[in-house]
Amino acid sequence: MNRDVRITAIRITPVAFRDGPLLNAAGIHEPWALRAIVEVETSDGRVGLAETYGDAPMLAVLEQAREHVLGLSPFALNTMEERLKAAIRPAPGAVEYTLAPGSHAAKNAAKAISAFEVAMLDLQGQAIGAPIVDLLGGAVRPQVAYSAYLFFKYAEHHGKPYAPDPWGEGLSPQQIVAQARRMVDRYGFQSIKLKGGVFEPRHEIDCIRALREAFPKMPLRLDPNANWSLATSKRAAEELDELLEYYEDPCPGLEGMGELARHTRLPLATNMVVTSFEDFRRNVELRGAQVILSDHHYWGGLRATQQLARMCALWGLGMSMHSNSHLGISLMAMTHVAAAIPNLSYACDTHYPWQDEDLVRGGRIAFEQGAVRVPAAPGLGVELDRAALARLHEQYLACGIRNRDDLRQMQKYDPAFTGVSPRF
Ligand code: GKR
Ligand code: MG
Repeated sequence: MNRDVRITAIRITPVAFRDGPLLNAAGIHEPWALRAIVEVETSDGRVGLAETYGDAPMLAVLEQAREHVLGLSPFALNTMEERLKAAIRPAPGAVEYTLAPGSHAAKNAAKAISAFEVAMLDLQGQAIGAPIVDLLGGAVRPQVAYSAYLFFKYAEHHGKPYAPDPWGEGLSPQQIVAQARRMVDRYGFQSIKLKGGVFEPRHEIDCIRALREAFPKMPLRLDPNANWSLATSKRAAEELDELLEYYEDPCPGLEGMGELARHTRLPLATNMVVTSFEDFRRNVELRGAQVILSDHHYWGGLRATQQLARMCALWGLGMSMHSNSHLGISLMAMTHVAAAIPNLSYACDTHYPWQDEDLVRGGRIAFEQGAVRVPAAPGLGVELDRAALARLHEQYLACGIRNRDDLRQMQKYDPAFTGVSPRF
């Protein structure tokens, strides 16, 4: 690439895609999930891609970033970062963590940096004919393992007739085992995570027991999204000790996790209490979470995720990856960075099997024995299917959802639901 090449255009397209009635601590998923597709175009006619949150506050942040990225060389990642850190300030009183990270305003700069970094790395890779993983130091594994991510779920969405999804109801231990069986048979996953924090802990532990019986060798995880009190989390740990590979965010707060860590043999994992390097330092002092779940979308990109991985290696912490509802561009970015992290100690989370749509050319990305092969094609290794992008954008315009709101959606089923947490 000629060194005079510059970024000349940025397109941000919000999209909506079908999502299942998946239950969590905050409520239930709406029928449509939102993402934003970022296209960064250069003076030599290349287009770099990224995918990020598509909630209204995130779209505003991406718009705010636009003028600071236009005119840069696609290699000027450090300048892009410095500019966006200076220009994008956390909103006052920003919430540190929500289940809808598009409105995770404390991370606005990091989220924008991440989106533009991925698109610029895609451009760099295309220019030199190398996959992004090579720009990150090269692959230490040829494929990246993901885990089966189970959810309690209703059979259908509330309200006007939405076509029921093929997964059916997932409430009882038998139904959760059937859901796991379907995921494992279809995608070959070799570890299982259950999203908890929905029902009484007794029921969720019974589901984990049923999974243990059905899959005696499979590593299992349970994630109540901080919806269990410290006392409940300690009690549950006595039973879960022998069942889980890690215990993810059972109770709220760094202090809570630090206290819990003194009462269980289980490694505690988190994507809720360690979401910045300040949190990381405090967590090390408190000896709380021993497994950090990274997410390049809010940690500030692929290189920041590598930095986080190095910190985990330095402090002897395990490392894995968190996800939200996403499409194939995000899955590819996750796969490139995960392939470049030597100390990735667990299979990564992905919501991808819950989606049946995508907008990458050639259709949905395949899992082989639960893993995604690291692409060898230049850059991210995926291109946009423009007809699919237009279709998913039309869905965005028509669906009326502009901010993820699992609480409001749950109140359609149960007007008395408060979403107050911890509930158990
Ligand atoms: O999609 O319902 C969901 C998840 O609960 C998501 O919002 C969480 O951010 O997957 C996430 C987690 O591991 O905490
Ligand atoms: Mg989690």
